[in-house]
Amino acid sequence: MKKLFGLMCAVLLITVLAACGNGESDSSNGDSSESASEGSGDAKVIKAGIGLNDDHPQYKGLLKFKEIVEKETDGAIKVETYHSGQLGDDRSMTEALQLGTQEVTIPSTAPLANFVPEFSVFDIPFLFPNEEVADKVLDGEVGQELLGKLEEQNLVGLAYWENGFRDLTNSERAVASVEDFEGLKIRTMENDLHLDAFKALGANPTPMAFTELFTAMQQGTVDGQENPYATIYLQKFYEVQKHVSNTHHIYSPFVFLMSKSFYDGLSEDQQKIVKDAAVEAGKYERKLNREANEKYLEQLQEEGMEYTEITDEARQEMKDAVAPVIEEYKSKIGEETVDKVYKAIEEAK
Ligand code: TK8
Repeated sequence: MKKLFGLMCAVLLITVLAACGNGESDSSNGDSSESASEGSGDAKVIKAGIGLNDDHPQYKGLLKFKEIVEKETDGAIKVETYHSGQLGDDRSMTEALQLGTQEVTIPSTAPLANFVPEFSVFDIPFLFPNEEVADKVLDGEVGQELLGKLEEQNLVGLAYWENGFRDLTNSERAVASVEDFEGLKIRTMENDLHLDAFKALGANPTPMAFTELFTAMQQGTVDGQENPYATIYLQKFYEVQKHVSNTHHIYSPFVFLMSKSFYDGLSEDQQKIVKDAAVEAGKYERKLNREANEKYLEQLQEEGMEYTEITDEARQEMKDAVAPVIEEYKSKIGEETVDKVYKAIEEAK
């Protein structure tokens, strides 16, 4: 009887110790069964979520941010990374930052314009001639000024990353010029300028969160979408899209956002660390993204997509078709902001 009692106590003790765990938890990708904050003692935890998957340069940039922050703060700040819309879509994750229930997300400027309308300036079709000019303008005075406007929305813009030049895909027909857009049901980001620009091209646009896009294309709810080649390839859009054209109609920046309530709770040193980490990881992400966009058009064709080259004449036709929309949005965005950006572009060339 005594032996049995002793055995039961031993089993009970082992069970209790196992339940307490060793206090360690993998906060690396947020997939840990327990939240890292339980396992990390008094470390501050950044929950960082994006919509793209873990193959995309944006996620590799986020891992670089995590590496720098955890090293530079000696573990005082831990970063949990979530991809593929695990925490929501761009708009809902940005709202979560405003509420303080999430600490980092990295949306495109297009959905961000729903929070600070001036960001639509970067969604003016054919605005940036190339990535180098985009970098100079975004990292320069006017780009940084716009980041400052986020604070009134309880958001802190720490850096610009790169989504890239957007290209059209669809399942219906080859698109070589403006008339080929006629009637195509194109998904756009949730941004009025994008919507009106595609209407001006003759398409039938539908604003939609990125997290719903693949299913919408699979079910034929939309005929097509527009994104950089890296996204088209890495999100496997070639499985549900037949045609791709190098429209290059918009250069889309990402904005590395942090919740202002979280940022304000950091020490000055920690604020500098997260800011510098976002900038450094952004430069790394831009490099990876450009390498990716270079090689993925060829791989899209290897996966069976039919590529159509947009000639200079056809692109000029597209510019002419959207010119009235750009004129209309100058006042909506703010003439001063638009003029500053155009001036900065001329200086950066
Ligand atoms: C991913 C999106 C995506 C964007 C879009 O969350 O919505 O098409 O280009 O990169 O931000």
